[in-house]
Amino acid sequence: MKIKVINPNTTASMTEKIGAIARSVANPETEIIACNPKMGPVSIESHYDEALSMVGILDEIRQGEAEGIDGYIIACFGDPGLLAARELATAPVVGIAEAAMHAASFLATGFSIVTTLSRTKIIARHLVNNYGMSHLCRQIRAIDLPVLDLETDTEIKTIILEECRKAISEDDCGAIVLGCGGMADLASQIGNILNIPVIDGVSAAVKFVEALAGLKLFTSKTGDLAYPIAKPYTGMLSSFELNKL
Ligand code: 2AL
Repeated sequence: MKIKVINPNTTASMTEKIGAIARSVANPETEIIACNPKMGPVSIESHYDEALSMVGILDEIRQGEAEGIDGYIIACFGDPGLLAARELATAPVVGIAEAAMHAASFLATGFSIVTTLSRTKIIARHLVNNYGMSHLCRQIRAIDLPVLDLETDTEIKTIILEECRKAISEDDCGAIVLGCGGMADLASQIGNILNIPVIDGVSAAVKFVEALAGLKLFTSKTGDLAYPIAKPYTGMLSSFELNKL
């Protein structure tokens, strides 16, 4: 089975890290194709970044559908463009935030999220509400460092570990969800130190996509996730017209 893991930002080092973690948890017969869009923000930490990242994500999905991909992962914690991606794809599409929250819900009655910048907490809050996870999400915490610091800051693991310790002592949570694709490599190390489930959405999404595709399940084309209606697209987005795909 081929799973395309889309890092929605254009930072190649983060794409490599996400791909390596995905491969480390995938079944031996699963091929992980890690990619990032050719265009878009180098990191996603605002509504603006999210909105503009979606064009590149959808471009990767439409290419994947032509290439016979069996499932997709949107590897940014805002799950940008998730429903639009599902409209374009027949193969299952899973976002890392929804994957991590659902995994946490199987393991604990309450979880806290530890994310990057404080301003992105509202993005996580919207997702918690949309996914019906409000009763499980005890707290959304931020280390208040930008996403790209995850690539360079040598103290990052210690900083995230400290925030996770605070979550355990102050939030009454039984599990922690790491709120950024760039934290994928830290979950198992932090989980081992704290002896609590610490969930990386990339890893969880790989296992969920393997399960869905393995069950020969596909994205519903009945109702609102049917293929988008073909119509003219103008200007810079004219190549996104569906009859040109
Ligand atoms: C993210 C993420 O997962 N990747 C990215 O560029 N921005 N979201 C976040 N809250 O840090």
